[in-house]
Amino acid sequence: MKDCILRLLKEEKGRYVSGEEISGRLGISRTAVWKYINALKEEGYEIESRSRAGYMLLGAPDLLLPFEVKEGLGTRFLGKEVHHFSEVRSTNDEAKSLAGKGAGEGTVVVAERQIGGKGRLGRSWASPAGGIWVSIILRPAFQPLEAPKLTLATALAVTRVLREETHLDARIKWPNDVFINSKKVCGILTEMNAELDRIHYVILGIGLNVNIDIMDFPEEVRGTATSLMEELGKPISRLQLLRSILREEEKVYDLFLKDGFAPIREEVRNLSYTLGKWVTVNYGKGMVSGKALDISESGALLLRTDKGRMITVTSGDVGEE
Ligand code: BT5
Repeated sequence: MKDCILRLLKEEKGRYVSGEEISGRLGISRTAVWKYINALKEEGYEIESRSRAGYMLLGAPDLLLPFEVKEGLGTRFLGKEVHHFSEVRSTNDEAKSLAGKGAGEGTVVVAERQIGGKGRLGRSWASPAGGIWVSIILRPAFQPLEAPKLTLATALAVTRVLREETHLDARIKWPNDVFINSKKVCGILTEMNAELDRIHYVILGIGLNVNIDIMDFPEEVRGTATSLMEELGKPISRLQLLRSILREEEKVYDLFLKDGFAPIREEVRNLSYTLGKWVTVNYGKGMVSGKALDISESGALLLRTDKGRMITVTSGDVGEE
């Protein structure tokens, strides 16, 4: 009902709508209207109330509120359900708990700030206000082995959106980052709950540094991280970006389900930050250096060492030589 009132006030933006009209159009009491208006004000909506004239919407808060995210989203299933938190430990953990309770495919969890944001291998992810910290629940019918490819597909979705909307040279750093000007602007954490041959759910966690001042990052990442605001020299709409990312993620996921990894792999190679560089990879068995030659059909990184040996790396951290 709150969303209905908001929609109505948006439709009539610039004019007062009387409590009577709202109550008549929505079939609720005027006291209920008043209560919902107060709840909207508490969320940060600027609504002027004038006796006899009614209510007028003056402004919306710069928050990723479900109503705003869903408005005009136009996706088939992704983002039909959105959970929003001002502050949370980790959106991935929230998404996991929702998925465990049966939340449907495409459910989205978004937060303004995370106090326990996670990277891979228990590393921490700095998540101050101004970023997009979002997790998506998927329930793909394919084998668990396929899931790492979803990380690259998601990096592709984010990269496409950043290139389109900011015209910055965003590139995919294997296996889970998006880089701009040699710095990390986005990290992806894919978590999964599965049996040997069946996925129960996948959580795709995307952390995108949008309107963040470098000084708001902890000191240890200031030298390697960047944000869109730093690169563009001005802030950019997080809402519009988030909607575009959800749309693009759905497209890439549909493509994956329909045509497999091949078309995604092709585009990931073209937009790769890693390929062609001499890199050092820290992967389970130790360190290995070589030239990054290709991304395989299974999403692994192929390296050629200076002795000409070919190495296939399925996961790890890539550093530049
Ligand atoms: C990642 O891990 O890059 C995955 C990050 C995923 C974050 C999202 S936010 C929404 C969802 N909820 C979560 O709790 N997580 C996901 P990894 O490749 O392990 O990189 C982690 C490393 O990146 C850290 O050790 C730092 O060096 C660096 N780092 C931390 N915060 C950063 C930031 N905001 N921007 C750039 N680099 C950062």
